[in-house]
Amino acid sequence: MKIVSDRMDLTLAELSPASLSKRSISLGIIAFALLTLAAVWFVAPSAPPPVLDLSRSKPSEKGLYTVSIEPEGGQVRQGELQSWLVTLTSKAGTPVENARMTVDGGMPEHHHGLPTSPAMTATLGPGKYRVEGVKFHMGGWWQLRFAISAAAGDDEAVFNIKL
Ligand SMILES: [Cu+2]
Repeated sequence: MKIVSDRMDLTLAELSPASLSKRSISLGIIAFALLTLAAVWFVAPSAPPPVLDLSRSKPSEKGLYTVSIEPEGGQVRQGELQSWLVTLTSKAGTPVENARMTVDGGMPEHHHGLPTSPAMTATLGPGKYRVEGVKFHMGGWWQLRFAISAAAGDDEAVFNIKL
């Protein structure tokens, strides 16, 4: 008799409103998880690579130059207008003179560019140039792209900067 009674309790408990609402919550969690996965899937193409190359010196895309950059003040500061120094050397390691360059960039994850229009303003030599007007107005992953034009040809280099 007691066993039957226990079974009745169990059955009633399974059908109780509390149990049903738990099931709805579970379904809600599953739906939320699926939506989150879908969101991650759509955002994924602009997500940063797992390991960002944060080097400040690298060969240009076509390998014509070695490009090295550094903030002129020695430190990158968020929200401040800063000058950057760009040093160009040839494949053989000699300074590249009489180069011209344009600079752009932005935040790949946010699909926006730079808040300013940096420009090369001085040739400091040997192979060293000043770019003024760089500003990172928010924290996160930024890219700076230098399009270089010199005797060896046109080439470019993209740098990752994390703030
Ligand atoms: Cu941003």
